[in-house]
Amino acid sequence: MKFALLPLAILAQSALGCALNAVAVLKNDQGAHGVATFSQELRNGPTKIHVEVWGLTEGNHGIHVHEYGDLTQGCNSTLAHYNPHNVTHGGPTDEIRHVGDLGNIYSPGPDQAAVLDITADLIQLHGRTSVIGRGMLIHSGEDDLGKGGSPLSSTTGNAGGRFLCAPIGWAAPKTTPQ
Ligand SMILES: [Cu+2]
Ligand SMILES: [Zn+2]
Repeated sequence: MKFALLPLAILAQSALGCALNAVAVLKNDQGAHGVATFSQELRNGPTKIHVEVWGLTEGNHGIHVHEYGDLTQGCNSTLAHYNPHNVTHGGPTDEIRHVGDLGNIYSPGPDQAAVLDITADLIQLHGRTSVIGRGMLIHSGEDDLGKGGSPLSSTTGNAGGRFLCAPIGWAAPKTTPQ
């Protein structure tokens, strides 16, 4: 009995031990700032994302993972939404959507924290489609989730200007949300 349980215990331990963590520290010249943390327990499992941001105007703001963590041209050099499967833009619960589509973050006003907690099943920290090294981005306007009927709806959700961005980097396990 003892011998039969031992491999199970080791398996359970290694499954827990492979949690990966990432973080993006957001900041811009207009004084907006915040942090996005990512934690994924299991390869191919969901990733928990927690975002807290100050300095956003009241209302919804599109939030995405963009292709690159490159800020040489500010948020513009993060290029498009991260879309390794080459599909159209959508909302975070739509079947057809970019990997980077996280929908909107609601801000009660610039002096208050805008908070988003989302469990994203397409966002990976493990493996080939990992978002580590890519760009976290928050827009000036609302993401129409692909349903706005404008030419930009199917690519960007017509979410307006690029307001806040940062590369997503590896984080130590202690920065795991909650
Ligand atoms: Cu975006
Ligand atoms: Zn998108």
